[in-house]
Amino acid sequence: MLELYQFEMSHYAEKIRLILDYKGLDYRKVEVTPGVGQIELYQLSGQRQVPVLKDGSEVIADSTAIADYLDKRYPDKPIIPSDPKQKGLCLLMEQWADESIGLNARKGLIGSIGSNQAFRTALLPNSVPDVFKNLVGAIPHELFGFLGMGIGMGPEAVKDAQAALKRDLTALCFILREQPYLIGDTPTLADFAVAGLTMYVKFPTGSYLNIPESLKGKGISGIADIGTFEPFFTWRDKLYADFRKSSPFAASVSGSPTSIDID
Ligand SMILES: N[C@@H](CCC(=O)N[C@@H](CS)C(=O)NCC(=O)O)C(=O)O
Repeated sequence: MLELYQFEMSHYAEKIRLILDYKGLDYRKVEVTPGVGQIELYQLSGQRQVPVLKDGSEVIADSTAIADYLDKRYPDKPIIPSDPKQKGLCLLMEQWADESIGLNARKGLIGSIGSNQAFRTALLPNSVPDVFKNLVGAIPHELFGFLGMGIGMGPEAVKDAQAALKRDLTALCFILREQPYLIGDTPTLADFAVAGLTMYVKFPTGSYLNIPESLKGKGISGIADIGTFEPFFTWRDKLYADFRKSSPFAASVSGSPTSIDID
């Protein structure tokens, strides 16, 4: 069976989970423990980031390479168009989603965590005792801003990221006014990349992800909580309803990578 080494909270992993579900491929999630689990991931794949797909003796790192592998190895329900113009547009949009939406969403989320106490406690795993959650909740948001600055994500960088995301979502709303999917009449890699990488912008509702209920429908303030981008999120909700499978039970996330059967 296919194995997906992942973080449940990874938006690049979500792109691959959407593709696996669309293609109807059964897979086992292997939740990687940040830090220690990434050492084992390095031994497996030669790098430390998720997602990594293991298919028998094949090990593929990077969501773009995984999507390409899956479409070649499992060609039913293709996600990369064969028409040259559509293919070019699809691959460009995937690249743009990975680089623009993916990176800006991460920065934007850090900004929202810093400024919203309830949000930052909700992001902690369920296994964290309430006493620690309360401590994290009590950290003043200035300190989060300071921590962000230390890793190159000061308030200006967060503001720029949120502005870029608004431009991205505006562009997507224009395209979706004209057609049901981003490249045309059928779903492609572009749709799954955009849907997956907007996970932090607004966490999907429903039972697709093993995340706290209090996070669902929430996201980057000034984007997730205003009506302007509703056409985009309505489109994404439909994509989830049509193609994403529900996650039947909670994943455990302690120790080294743990095999979790989801079929
Ligand atoms: N270009 C990569 C990006 C993957 C990525 O950024 N993964 C993050 C999680 S969302 C990660 O593994 N971070 C841990 C680290 O960098 O140590 C892809 O498309 O798969």
